[in-house]
Amino acid sequence: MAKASKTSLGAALAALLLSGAAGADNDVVEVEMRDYGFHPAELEVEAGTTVRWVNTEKRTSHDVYFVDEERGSQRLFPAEHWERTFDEPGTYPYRCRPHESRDMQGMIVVVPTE
Ligand SMILES: [Cu+2]
Repeated sequence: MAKASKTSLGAALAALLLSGAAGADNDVVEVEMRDYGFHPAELEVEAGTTVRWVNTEKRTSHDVYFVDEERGSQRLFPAEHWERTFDEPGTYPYRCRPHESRDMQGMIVVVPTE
């Protein structure tokens, strides 16, 4: 009996720890890459948030490139994704290099954590 309740306490603790991990997952925000655009094109997030770009096209590939910083993703094929965590508040404009001529661009605005 005593052993059983100890086990359930352990399970409760494990569940608590897991829910903490799920909370961290909530700090991932998705941007869809489709129709030669980023959706949403402009996104405001709190510092520490991870943004995940997901290519939901059927056959077109895109990338995510921060021109000012000269950094970004590899080319992302359909169903592929790429992530970046933004720790510093600021404005982060980016574009898709293969589709510059189509004005495929976006912006991440990172605000301080409340
Ligand atoms: Cu593109």
